[in-house]
Amino acid sequence: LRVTTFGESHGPAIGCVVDGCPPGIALAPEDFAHDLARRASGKSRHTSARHEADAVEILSGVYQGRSTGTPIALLVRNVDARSKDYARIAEQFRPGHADYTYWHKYGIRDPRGGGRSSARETTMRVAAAVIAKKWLAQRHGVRVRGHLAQIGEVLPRGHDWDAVEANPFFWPDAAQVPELENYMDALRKSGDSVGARVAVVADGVPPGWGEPVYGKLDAEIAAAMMSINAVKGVEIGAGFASVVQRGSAHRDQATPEGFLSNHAGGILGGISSGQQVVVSVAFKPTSSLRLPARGVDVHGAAVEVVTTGRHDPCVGLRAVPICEAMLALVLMDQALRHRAQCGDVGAVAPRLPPQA
Ligand code: EPS
Repeated sequence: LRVTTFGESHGPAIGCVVDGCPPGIALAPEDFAHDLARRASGKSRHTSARHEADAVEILSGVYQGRSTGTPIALLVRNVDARSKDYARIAEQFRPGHADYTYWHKYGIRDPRGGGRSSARETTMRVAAAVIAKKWLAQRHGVRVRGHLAQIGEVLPRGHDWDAVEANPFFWPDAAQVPELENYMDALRKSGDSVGARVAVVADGVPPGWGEPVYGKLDAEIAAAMMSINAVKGVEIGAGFASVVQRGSAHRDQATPEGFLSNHAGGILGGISSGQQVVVSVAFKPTSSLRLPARGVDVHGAAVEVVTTGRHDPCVGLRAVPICEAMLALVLMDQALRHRAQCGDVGAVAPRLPPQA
């Protein structure tokens, strides 16, 4: 499976090409609406006020409602791409943004709303992954879902999957939502931003997906997550908590009734174990702030940088569907690779239940 995206935040459209999809997957433009709405801005006062319809047009690869096996091209037109800041941004390097590095790499800037480096691009990852989620569910019974696991210093006190989709924070404890509303309101008023952690899991992944050395499942997941805007860390299973664990505690013991723990996060030796695949992703605080910061311009002169206009005080709030998307895309890719090399070989081996 190969996914590429194109387009800029304030260009006429964004899009993706999903190549290598098996034929016969039922697909209609409406299939994309749910996940794109989950990711979209402007849905609550806690996210960017930009209002995009995010309506998907299927340009190719689908005939009479089914994938044909040829490249699937999806397009989303930008409708609310306006900014008064182009001229100023074109001359400045905004601290924490990719302006400085893009300038040095390409020698040219597209200052229209962050251009290619804008998280607007993640729309198309979510769109592409609608196909992957569907195929994984139908073909393998795999379910990928996520929730917010931390906003700044606030941690969930309880965990209820039903609560996650019922609040604008993808938060797993409904009782904390008023506290988070206040937290985000105060943050927005202060003009500052905060980081977040997203937890994303896949249930039903069979043992055997992933490559032993090149293309380890965990390596592919880490690369996929790190390719999302603003991501600064990825953990699999116990992740960095493994540092202080003893081996006797970390190793996941097994019984005929199933594994007794899942510190490995469902991946052993780069290959899925049949347990839940557990991923945690750290998002940095948004860099676009109306609080003044010290920066330089393209001539090397000191400037005071103030970012006005629309932004997310916590980009992590919108990242759950994006992390789900990247996990689903990696899993579909690995499932197809596994089938290409091994067919159903692994299926004859005894298989432990995921958890005792
Ligand atoms: C973004 C900046 C804002 C966000 C945008 C991501 O856009 P603008 O530059 O138009 O004010 O609204 O997010 C989206 C439009 C989206 O669909 O995710 C950025 O700099 O990354």
